[in-house]
Amino acid sequence: MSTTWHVLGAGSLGTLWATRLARAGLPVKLILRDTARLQAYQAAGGLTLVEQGEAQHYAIPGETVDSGGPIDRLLVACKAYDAESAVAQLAPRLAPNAELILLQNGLGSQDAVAARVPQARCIFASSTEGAFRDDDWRVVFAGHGYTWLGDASHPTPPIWLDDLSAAGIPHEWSTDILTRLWRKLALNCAINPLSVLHDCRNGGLQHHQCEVATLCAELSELLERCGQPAAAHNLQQEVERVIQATAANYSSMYQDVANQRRTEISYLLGHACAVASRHQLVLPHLNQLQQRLITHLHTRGLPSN
Ligand code: NAD
Ligand code: KPL
Repeated sequence: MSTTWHVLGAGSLGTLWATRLARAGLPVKLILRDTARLQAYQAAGGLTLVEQGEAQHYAIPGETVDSGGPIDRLLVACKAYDAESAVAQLAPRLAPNAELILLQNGLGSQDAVAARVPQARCIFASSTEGAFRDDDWRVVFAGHGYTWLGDASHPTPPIWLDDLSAAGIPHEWSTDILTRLWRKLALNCAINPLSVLHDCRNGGLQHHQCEVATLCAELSELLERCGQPAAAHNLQQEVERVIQATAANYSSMYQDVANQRRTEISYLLGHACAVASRHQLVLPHLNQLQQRLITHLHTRGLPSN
C-alpha cells in the first residue's frame, strides 16, 4: 500500500500536485485550514484542474488540520509566509520518520519549518511550473516546467520520486538545491521588484538595463559571500535571458500587488538584504530597492513583510 500524500494548502501549486498524484491512482488527502473551508470544499465535491482548456474533476478527500491520523508524507504548498505556522499546527500529527516537501519560493521559510519539526526530513523544492486559481477549488495549469528537489543534509533521493514519475510531474533530484534556490532568488530579486516599481511587464525592464546590471553585480557579490559562487555565475546574462524569454509576462510579484495580495518580499529581496547585513556586506542599490518597494507596498495598503 502506497504512503498517502497529505497536501497542505489547496491553492495553485497544491492543487496542481494533488490532482496529478490522484490521477495516477496514488492516495492523496487535502488538508484544509478549518471546518468552514472543509465544508465549502466538500460542497464543491473536489478539485478541478484545467489543462489545455480541458477541465477534469478529482474527488480528493479533505480533512482539517486537527482531524485525521498520523502523517508520513506532507507536501507543504502554502505561501512562504504561512509555511512555518501551518506546519507547526500539524507537528503533533507527524509520524516519527515523516518527510516534508517544501514548495515555497525564496529562502528563509524552509529553515524556519525545519526548525519547527527537527524529527522530520525536510526536502526543499524549486519549481518553474506555473498555475493560477480561476475560481475556488479550480486551478489552471498555465506553464509547463520542472521541479528540482533536494535535501542539503542527505544526498540520498527518497523512494517516492517514483510517485512523481507515475504522476507525470517533471522533476529531478538535485544535490545542490540551495544553489538552485539562491539562483532563483537572485533572478526574482533582479526582476520582480523593478517590474512592480516601473509598473511594467518583464520585457519593460529592457529599458532599465543599467539598473538591472547594477543589481546583478550586487547580488553576485552577495552570492559569492554566502558561499554560492555557482549561483553567481553569469547572473546578469541569465537575468537578461529571462527578461527576454518572459517579456510578455507580468512577474509573480507584479501580479500579487496588482491583485492586492500579500507578496513574499521577506523571503526574496528581504532575505537577500538580511543575509547581506549579517555578512556586513554593504549593498546600497539592493537596500535602496527594498526601501522603495516597502514604500510602494505601504502606499498600496499592503504588508511589507
Ligand atoms: P496559493 O496562495 O495559491 O495557495 C496557498 C494555499 O495555502 C491557499 O489556498 C491558502 O489558503 C493555503 N493555506 C495557507 N495557510 C494554511 C493553513 N494553515 N492550513 C491550510 N491551508 C493553508 O499559493 P501558490 O501560488 O500555490 O504558491 C505556493 C508557493 O509556491 C509559494 O511560495 C509560491 O511562490 C510557490 N510557487 C508558486 C507557483 C505558481 O505558479 N503558483 C510556481 C512556483 C512556485
Ligand atoms: O519567477 C519569476 C516570477 O515572476 O516570479 C520570473 C519569471 C523568473 C521573474 O522573476
